[in-house]
Amino acid sequence: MLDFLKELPKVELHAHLNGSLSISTLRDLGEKVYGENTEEFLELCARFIKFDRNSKLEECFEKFAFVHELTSTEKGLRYATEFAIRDFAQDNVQYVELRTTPKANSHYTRREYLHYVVESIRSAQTKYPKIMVKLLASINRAEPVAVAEETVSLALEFAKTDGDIVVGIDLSGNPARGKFSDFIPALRSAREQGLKLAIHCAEIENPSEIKEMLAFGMSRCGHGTYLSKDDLTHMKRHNIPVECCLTSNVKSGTVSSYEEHHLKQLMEAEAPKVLCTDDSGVFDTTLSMEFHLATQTFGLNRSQCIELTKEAVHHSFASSEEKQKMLIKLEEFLKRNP
Ligand code: 6MZ
Repeated sequence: MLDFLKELPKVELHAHLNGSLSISTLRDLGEKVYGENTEEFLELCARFIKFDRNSKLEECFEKFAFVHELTSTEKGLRYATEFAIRDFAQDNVQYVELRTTPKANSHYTRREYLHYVVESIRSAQTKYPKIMVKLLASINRAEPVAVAEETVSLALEFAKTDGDIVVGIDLSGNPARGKFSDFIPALRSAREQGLKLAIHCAEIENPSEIKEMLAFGMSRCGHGTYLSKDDLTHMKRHNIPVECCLTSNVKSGTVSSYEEHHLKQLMEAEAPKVLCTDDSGVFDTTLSMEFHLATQTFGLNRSQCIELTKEAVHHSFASSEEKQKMLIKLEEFLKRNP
């Protein structure tokens, strides 16, 4: 089964760029940024050992700060983007929607951040032509609303010149921080001007916020762990898929075990869903492994895995032509693996 899943031309819809760098990729990156055997590189290697993986959601956000150090220069960011795409391509992901929070520091502005990522996606596309890549600009809810407004206006600007890559906005960040309603005007303006919205919703228990988010609406829902039965009915009625990230949810402690994962309720309710990695680097997983976990835990068979992939094609922010291409790849795979 794992071989079949590794070969399957998969579709990844929820992948944070800086969370998608595995330990070995971070080493590759460290080497590029600091050079091999430099003091900085050796110090970095020593810190990797302390980079323990099984912690709670709050602690995950501290780990991102560690990765962010490595991507805080133009060179680091460009390589990180390329390596993340390389790693998804190696797992036979045929389409990935990366999402990342434009950042500003002494090396780049938020506009430059997006520019480097987009350029790096373009060059990675020539190096790894089998994978199609799109980008969502993330709003970090822990940051001020003014930053969210800037992110939306930059995403709109890039959508004009690089609309084949920049397709939407993601709302993410520590769900215990920030107030959703503060971000509504920026999100509404993005939607009204044609950007798709993927929103981290119900990652933690917060019934009033979940209500606000569902009333506002979204194209896709990140995590959806604490959605009630009625909420699931709503998702089904409005055809909003839940981006299920099994390993992320269990390792960060928002779901108590794989068996308890809400993928089960979503399948029983025949509600829309997609399987995703979230942060394949931080949680040490791949999309093939996420599918494998679903087959092991919930007894999904091969054709259910194909159906889930088709569902992901359908809910992707790709054009109809691009979706058609993905389905053809799936058909070809099925002919080779009847
Ligand atoms: C909410 C998350 C997340 O943007 O620097 N991020 N936000 N819930 C999660 N579940 C574990 N995983 C990642 O990628 C890292 C950033 O993505 C968001 C956080 O804001 C994190 O800092 P970028 O590429």
